[in-house]
Amino acid sequence: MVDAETIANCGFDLQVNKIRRFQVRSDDIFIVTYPKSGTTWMKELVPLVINGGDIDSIKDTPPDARVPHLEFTVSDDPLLKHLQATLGVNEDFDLNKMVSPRTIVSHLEAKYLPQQIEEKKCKVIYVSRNPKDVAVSCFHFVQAVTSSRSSPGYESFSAFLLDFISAKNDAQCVIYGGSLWKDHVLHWWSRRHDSNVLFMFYEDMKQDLIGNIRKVAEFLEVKLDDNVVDKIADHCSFDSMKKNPMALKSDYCSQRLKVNPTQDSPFVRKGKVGGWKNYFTVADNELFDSLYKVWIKDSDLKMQFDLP
Ligand code: PPS
Repeated sequence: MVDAETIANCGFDLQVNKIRRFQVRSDDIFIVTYPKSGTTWMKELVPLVINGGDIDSIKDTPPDARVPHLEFTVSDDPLLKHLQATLGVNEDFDLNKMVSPRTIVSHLEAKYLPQQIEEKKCKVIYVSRNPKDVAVSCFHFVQAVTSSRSSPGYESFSAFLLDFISAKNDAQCVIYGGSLWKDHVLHWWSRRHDSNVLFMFYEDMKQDLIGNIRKVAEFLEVKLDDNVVDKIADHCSFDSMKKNPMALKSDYCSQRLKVNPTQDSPFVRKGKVGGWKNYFTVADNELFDSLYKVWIKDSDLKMQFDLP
C-alpha cells in the first residue's frame, strides 16, 4: 500500500498541470469514465465504429495502444512513473505520434482534464455505471494489484467500501486525486445536452448493445450498415471479449497481476448488473443508500442498480 505521506507528496498537482496544458486536436475523441464503469468495453467499441467494423485491423493491437490513457502518458511525475511500471501501462507511449482522429481515454475528473477539450469542443463519450457495481469491480481490481505486490489488501469488501465512498483507496487517491464517483458522474450528467458530449449508461449497453452502438456511431457522425453494427456488437459482447486476449489484457494479467486472464482478468470479469448484491452486507447497503441519497439529492440522475 502507498502510505498517506507518499500520497500527500505524490505531486498530483504537478502531474495535473501538465495534463491540463496538453494540446488536443479538434478531432480528438475522449472516452471519459470513472474507473470500472465500462472503459474496456468502450475502448473495444469506438475504434470499430470509427473504422467501419474492420476487426482485422485492430485485433492484434493492445487496447492501450489503440486508445491510450491520458494520465499514464502525459506525465513525468516520479510516483506516477513508478505506478505505470507497476501496472505495466503505456510507459513510453507518445500521443503526439498518433494519427488523427485519436481516441484517448481518461479516468480523470472533468476539472483535471485538458482545458482545450472545452475550447476545441472535442467529442467526449462519458460512460457511467451504478456505483455499487463500480465499487465491487474496483474492489477486485485493487485486491488483484495489492496481492501481486504481496501486500495483504483489504480484509473484506466492507472495509474496502469505507475507503471507496471517501475515495481513500490507493487507486482513487494516488492516480485520481481522491475523486468521488458522484463528482465525476454528476459533472457530465449536467453536461449531457452539450452537443460535444454523449452520456452513456453501462446498464443501457447491457440491455441494448446494438442500439447503443448506433448511438455512438451517430454521435461520431459515422454511417454504419446494420450488418456492420451486428458484427461490432458480436465482437464487443461479453462472451466474445471474455475470449479475446487483447481485451482481457492477458499479458498484463499473467505477468503483472499473476492471475489467470481468462478466469480472473479484472478488465472483463463478470460483466453483470446487480452483482453488488453478492458483496454488500445489509449494513453496507444501508450506509451506501443513505450517502447516495445525499450525493444525488439535487440531481435528476437515475442509475439502475438492477435490471428487470
Ligand atoms: S478499468 O480498469 O477502469 O478500465 O475497468 P473498466 O473497463 O472500466 O471496467 C471493467 C468492468 O467492465 C466489465 N466489462 C464488460 N461488461 C459487459 N460487457 C462487456 N463486453 C464488458 N467488458 C468489460 C468488466 O467485466 C468489469 O466489470 P465487473 O463487474 O468487474 O465484471
